[in-house]
Amino acid sequence: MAQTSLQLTPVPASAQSQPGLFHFDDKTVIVSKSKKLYKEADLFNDLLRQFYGYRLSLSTHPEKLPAHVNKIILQDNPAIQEEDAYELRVDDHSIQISSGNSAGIFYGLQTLLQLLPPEKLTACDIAGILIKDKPRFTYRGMHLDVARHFSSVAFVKKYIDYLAMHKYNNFHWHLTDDQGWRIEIKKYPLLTSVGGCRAQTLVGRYGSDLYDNTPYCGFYTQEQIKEVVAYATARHVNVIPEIEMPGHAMAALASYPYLGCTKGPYKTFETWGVIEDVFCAGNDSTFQFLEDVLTEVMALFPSKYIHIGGDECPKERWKHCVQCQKRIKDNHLKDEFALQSYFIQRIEKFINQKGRSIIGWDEILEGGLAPNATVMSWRGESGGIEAAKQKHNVIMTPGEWCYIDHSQSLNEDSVTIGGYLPLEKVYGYEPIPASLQPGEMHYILGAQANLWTEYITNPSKIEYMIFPRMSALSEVLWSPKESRNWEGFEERIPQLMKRYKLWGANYSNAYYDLQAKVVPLPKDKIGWSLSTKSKNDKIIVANSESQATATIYTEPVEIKKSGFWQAALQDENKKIVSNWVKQQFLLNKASGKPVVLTYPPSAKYAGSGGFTLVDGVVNTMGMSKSSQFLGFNGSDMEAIVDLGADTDFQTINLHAFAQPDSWIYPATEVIFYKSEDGVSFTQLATVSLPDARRNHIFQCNQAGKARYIKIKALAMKLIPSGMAGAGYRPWIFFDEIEIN
Ligand code: TNX
Repeated sequence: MAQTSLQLTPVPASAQSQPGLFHFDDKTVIVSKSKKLYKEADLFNDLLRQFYGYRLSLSTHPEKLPAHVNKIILQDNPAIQEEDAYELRVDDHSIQISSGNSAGIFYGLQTLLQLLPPEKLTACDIAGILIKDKPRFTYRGMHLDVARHFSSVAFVKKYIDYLAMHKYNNFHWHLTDDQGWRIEIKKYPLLTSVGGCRAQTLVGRYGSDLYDNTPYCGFYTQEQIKEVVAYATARHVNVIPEIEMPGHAMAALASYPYLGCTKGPYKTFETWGVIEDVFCAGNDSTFQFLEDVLTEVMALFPSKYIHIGGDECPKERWKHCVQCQKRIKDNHLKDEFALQSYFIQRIEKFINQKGRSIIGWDEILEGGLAPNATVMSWRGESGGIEAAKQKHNVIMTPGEWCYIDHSQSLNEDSVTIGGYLPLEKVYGYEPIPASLQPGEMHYILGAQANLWTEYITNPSKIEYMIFPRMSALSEVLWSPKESRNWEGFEERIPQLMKRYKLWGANYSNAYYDLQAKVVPLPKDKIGWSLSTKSKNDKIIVANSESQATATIYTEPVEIKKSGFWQAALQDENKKIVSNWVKQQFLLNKASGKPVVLTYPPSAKYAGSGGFTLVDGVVNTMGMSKSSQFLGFNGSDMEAIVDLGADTDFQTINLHAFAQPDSWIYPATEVIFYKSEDGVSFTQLATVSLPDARRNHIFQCNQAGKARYIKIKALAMKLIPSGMAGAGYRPWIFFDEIEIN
């Protein structure tokens, strides 16, 4: 069977058809004169056996092989100098893979593996081709959090295989966090015996306050760590350990309470979020501890980079800690942010002395960047941009494009952390921010997808979250920008999915999902728009609880009154092949009317702008449906609704959401106004709900008549001391304006 179109992911830098057809089967022989390339051939054989059930024999003496034997020739080619670059040529009787470095040969063999069929066949024909390939970025990373939920050594190796097959070269191993310390440290055995366990774990979504009452433990011995590092190194994957500091340290504090400012007692954390107890920056014993830990870590990991975390470190404890305040004074530091910078710089110095470099999350910019640090930009692109402008190396991993713990489907059937990151968005990510000057671009080493595992408890779910999104990102990182195109990638999706099956991997089908969207229609009407990428299925839709009443969907349905709608995909045999997507609408006098927002919402929670506030959808699902909210960070919210004509009203409701642990607070005050002309407004009422949690409503009961309604919601300027996120700007969240 000859492969018709080229089905390689990531797409190579260049590929040209050639005459010839190579017959590949179990008689094919791998030939290499260089012993060192044997290792690469062996790794290829391991995968070949795993997927197709056979290995190829190896020969150092091609001249002794009979002429009719088809060969895969691996050769050193000093002319191909660039790291990871290779050439692959398929002729009638030979496949030649050449490179100046063994990583290049390894990648050539990974490409060859993708030229084989996506089903378990023992033979195939490969059409003649000449591939000249090399990566766009030197840093191509995937992250895995094993602290929130643990992954076995066997699965971590599989994960590394997935990386290598996609030509990723860095595995960021998040080994410590509040919920667990997962790496054996000989000098501090309690880190794993105490910090490696938590008494129980939150059940369901954040804020449920339900726990499973089951201890959860796990850690890697140093022997296992060495085994994983060796496994990865052989596959040209560098392993970057992350030891979190000064925040996300509860598991360490639970093990050794002297490391915290209050001295405890502490326990390994049982739910998620950002915690005020952090490493004490005032005590030298904290630094002694961290240096000891890092010494053992550096002995295990040859990586040039050591990740020291640095993110989400509340400054509350330091503010009230005598030792920390003394440190601030003695070192003439400006404030607690400068103390965080002192902390990171002191650790950096230690790591630099051992010939290594630190990576930190973008919070390490606060209070001044450590001199040689590489910044991992996760809170958007801005940290990366700023670091590059300061001439620091950067790894981009902005949440909006790279957080694959976020949902890839809007009809999510399992609990995720929230957010929405569909495949197309990952594929469209451009790691070099548009605002960088040409001379600054080279500081962007590459990018990385992060997989945080609060809601990911098992390998099958990990695979579901990474596939196909990590395939998409591999192309962003490896392929030339010019040859990247979504339609080309889309054509390869069916075959990619076959390949995941061949690998025995789970994956998400969300690409074919039924997509439902509430959209504005002309004349201030609201519509429900449905679509799917599936070529074979039809969409059916019902305006009732009864699915039997569903009819074929043709165009956005107009929502004329409050009520319940649902839709699903139906195949050629009229069998339902998707979940039912359900939507409740609550229409009122504001629904669909034009809304002007005085301040822009945060780009992360921008919904469909003002329309989101009048789309007839009141979200009761909290952050799992964050696309239905507008979120503002550090600004007030002001919305003006134009009812089109003078309108009587009895009540005005502003539906809002709060979750203080996530720094989302209720507005301190909501002021309601009316106006005839949209220029001069008279106040109707002021409402506040200081202790509101989750979904809550600011209600104005002042009846009246007006064309324009203005609602102004005031946010706290900064989160006050003693509250989660103290010192930072709060979030405020709204989902609907209801005028009755
Ligand atoms: C933020 S990303 C975190 C993690 C969470 C993640 C969930 C980063 C540096 N910190 O601790 O797991 O959000 O998406």
